[in-house]
Amino acid sequence: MPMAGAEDGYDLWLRYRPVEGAPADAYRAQASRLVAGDATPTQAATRAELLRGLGGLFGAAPPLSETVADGAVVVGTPASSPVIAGLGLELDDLGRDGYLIRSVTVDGHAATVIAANDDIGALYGAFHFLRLLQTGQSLDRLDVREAPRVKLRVLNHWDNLDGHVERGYAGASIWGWHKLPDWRAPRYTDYARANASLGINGTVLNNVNADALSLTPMYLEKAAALADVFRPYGIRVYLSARFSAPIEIGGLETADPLDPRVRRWWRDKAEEIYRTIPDFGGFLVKANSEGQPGPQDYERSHADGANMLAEALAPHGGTVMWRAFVYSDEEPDDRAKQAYTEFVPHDGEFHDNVLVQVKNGPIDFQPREPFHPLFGAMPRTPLMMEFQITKEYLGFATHLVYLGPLFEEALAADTHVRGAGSTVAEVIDGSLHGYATTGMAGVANIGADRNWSGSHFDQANWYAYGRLAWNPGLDSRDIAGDWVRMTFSGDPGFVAAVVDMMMGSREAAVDYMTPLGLHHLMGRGHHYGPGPWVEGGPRADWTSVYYHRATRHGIGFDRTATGSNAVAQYAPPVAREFGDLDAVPEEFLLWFHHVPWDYRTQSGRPLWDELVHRYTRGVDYVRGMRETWDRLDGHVDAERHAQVAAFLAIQEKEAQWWRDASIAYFQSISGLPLPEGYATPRRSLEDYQSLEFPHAPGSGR
Ligand code: BDP
Repeated sequence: MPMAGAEDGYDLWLRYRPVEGAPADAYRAQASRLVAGDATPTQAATRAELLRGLGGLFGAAPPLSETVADGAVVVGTPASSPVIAGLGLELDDLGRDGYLIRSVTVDGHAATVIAANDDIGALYGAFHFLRLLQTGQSLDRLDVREAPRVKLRVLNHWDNLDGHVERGYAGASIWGWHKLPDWRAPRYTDYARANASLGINGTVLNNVNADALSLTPMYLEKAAALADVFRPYGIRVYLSARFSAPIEIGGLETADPLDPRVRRWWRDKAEEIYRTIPDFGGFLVKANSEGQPGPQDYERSHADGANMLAEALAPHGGTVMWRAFVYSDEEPDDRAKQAYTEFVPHDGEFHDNVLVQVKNGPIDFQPREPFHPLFGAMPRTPLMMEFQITKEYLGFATHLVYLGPLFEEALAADTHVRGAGSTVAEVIDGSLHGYATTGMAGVANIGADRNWSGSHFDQANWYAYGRLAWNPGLDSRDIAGDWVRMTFSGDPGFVAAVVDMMMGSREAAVDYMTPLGLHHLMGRGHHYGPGPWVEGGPRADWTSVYYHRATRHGIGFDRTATGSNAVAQYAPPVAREFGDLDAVPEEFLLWFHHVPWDYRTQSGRPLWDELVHRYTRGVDYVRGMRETWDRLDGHVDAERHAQVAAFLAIQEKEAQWWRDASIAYFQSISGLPLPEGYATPRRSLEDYQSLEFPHAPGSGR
């Protein structure tokens, strides 16, 4: 077994290590020369990536050529490449970002073309072509046609100007604000390459809990330098806008969206931004949520606020992404209902260049949530998806939790708003309601750590997000397969074992953290580790007891008609399913229902026993991942193997901690004995409750 040299993960899935064995010769013959221009920065980036990729995969890059011979790879657009223009390919329906990759004959020579309408499509096609080689696929009779189903494919960085990343577990921010605009770290280019390889075409540089200083001339110049680096890769820069910026940096005494001075201030600000960054993407806004300022401070609506900014950006082609993650300062009867209650009445009021950005579930990026009831409920307002790639609630960077299945589950959920089969993916890609603009956002897990994401396996979550943003219909198992081949090894036995391990990892986290629909039970503030006992403090809906509602008699949040009636926010067939104890999928049981401890679950076990069983099963799964990974020693360079192994050991310890602390706590309430054969918690409940982590990473400030 050949072993690669030491690797630190910096290269991500773009490692381009030499192809081993039989396919190498075939590949070399089928990519023996490269016909690619470099008349524009994007063309130059495309050509450089192909030379780098093929050079790495083959040991030496194929020569550049002006003419086609057998085995030529021709990349470009009808405008940039006479060869492509001469082939008369059907490119019309590919749009700006799409591409085709096809085996063709040019003047009697067998060649491969990567063709698009625009330079950026050709770059995406080049990355796809490289992926075919990296994943060991045949280059015979290629006929690939790809166009993204979603228009805005965006990363949201929750990065503060002082370098702290809110909910970041991969070190400090990668943006070197202090050294910008003069020092453009090479890493920015690698960031752009990695994103372009997935089709990501936008990045919001700063935290949604925004600092108005981001909009001052000094910081705009810094953002402009980043935009310059990203531009050849088709990535636009966006900024989170603080709603009260007109007061904080504009000298006004109000930020009322209907005040003419405020409106003028934003118009002028937009003009200034576009003078500095001509292709600026637009604003992301968190307003009237968790203490952030917003239009409601002036008794105006979310639509009033969003439309004011939309008007300022419209002349320049910019977009407003207005977040629906809101819950009122007064405690609602059920936080899960708040976004729907506040936004649905405004459907149809938002300007054309506004998208409302909705988290996948109604609470907050929990290990499992039902889909957000807003999806399907705003037919006249483009809704974009917000996923969290960084694992705030899923074990930070040390737990191996592949999020592909979580993303896929949310996208595949059936809203039933236009009959069965009206999936969330069809809301997002605009096909269900005919949205003109579409988008998906992922809260980035990227930091200054050498491996970008804090752990090697967390790179897979960035990767899976990007692939699904391009095509929300992809299968998360296929994505994992590609990622494993590109990141570690193409050995079939290795790939099968690692993909299996990844595919079950999210369910395992649900089991050891919050089984059967439990949610929001983590440590207060930092969200590290279990805290099902959390109570008191400023508001009930920031506590755990609010969400699990456990008593001596039973457990769960009644969201049916006898409780908060949150089920009524879903389309009738979904409301019936979730609201009916006999029909609700068991994974959402305690999300929607309060049931007695002896409630009989599908396994036949009483609820209490089933909870204990699932907590235990989660820990067992992690132990199994450790065994699998240890066995795979030799397929992966020692450096990366060792770190993954060490992190899996941390995960097992913490999974055990989650299980034991949760069981100890719920047992103190249920008063029930552990079912036979299940180990008692290792420490006392008081021990678990006494743990404090004042310096856990990523906390909000
Ligand atoms: C929560 C995070 C908090 C974010 C907030 C948001 O704990 O740090 O600011 O979401 O999305 O998940 O605005």
